[in-house]
Amino acid sequence: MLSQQQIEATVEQFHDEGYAIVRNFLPEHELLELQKKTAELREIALEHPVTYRHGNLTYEILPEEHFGKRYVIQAYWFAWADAYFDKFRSNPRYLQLLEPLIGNNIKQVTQQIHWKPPGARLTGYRFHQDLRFRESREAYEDVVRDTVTMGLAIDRATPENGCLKIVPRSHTMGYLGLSDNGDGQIMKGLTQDDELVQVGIDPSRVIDVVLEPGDLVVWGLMTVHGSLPNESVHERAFAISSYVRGDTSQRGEWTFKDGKPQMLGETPQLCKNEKLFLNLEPHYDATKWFL
Ligand SMILES: O=C(O)CCC(=O)C(=O)O
Ligand SMILES: [Fe+2]
Repeated sequence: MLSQQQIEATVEQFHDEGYAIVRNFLPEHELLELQKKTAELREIALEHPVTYRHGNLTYEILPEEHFGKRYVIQAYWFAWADAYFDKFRSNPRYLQLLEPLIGNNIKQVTQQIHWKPPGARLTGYRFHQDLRFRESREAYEDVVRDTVTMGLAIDRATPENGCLKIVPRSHTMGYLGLSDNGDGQIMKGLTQDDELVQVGIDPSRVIDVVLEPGDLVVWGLMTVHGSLPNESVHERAFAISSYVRGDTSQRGEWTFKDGKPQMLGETPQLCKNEKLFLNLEPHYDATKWFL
């Protein structure tokens, strides 16, 4: 488990700088299991020719027709596909960091794995603040105050394979509207330096979040971040979990009640994607957003 000192340093850095890094968050044996389960999930996702949805569960596919090969770049809410990932949501190490920040009644609003397969062109994320992805503001008392997002390195993350990039202290700048222009597609196009300059960010402030497998990075809804495509031959799988204070949020799946781990219920809850309840049945989505 994390030491009291690690927890305090993380909370302090998160408040001061809008992000924090926790080295060796996951012990070796848990990391090996996570890597094995992630590889299995990837194979399950790759059985689908185009993007597949079932409730909150999504496998985002870049189809062979347009990319020369089938790639999976994201999975959402795979807790519905594998009980291992349902249990992983409430890993006690997550609670150690969440409790001092948002208490011990916690819901999870996003569960994502982002793969950046070598050779897939579209694996970068334009710079943004995650607040743009919280559609229903009235569903939360104060979504910025009550959200904490955790990114766990499944593979090593480096500048070459498209590691996360963060602007320290950008969480104090207010909402900047980065990447809200165009069609708002976060994975199409790259952020140019002048877009950062226009909102008052000196591009030299951007840092690379270099992580070893098992390291964790914590950030908030107002922290400016993005990443480049993977230009290397190495995989980059990254597990992102966004948690909210349970008693002030009407979105998300319960994860801890009074600090006790919760499993998914019978039916999915509204989480991030407000369009979920339009079609809860399994279906393919062949929208060509990437063209
Ligand atoms: O996976 C990444 O590199 C960044 C993803 C991200 O920022 C997001 O999903 O909001
Ligand atoms: Fe983001």
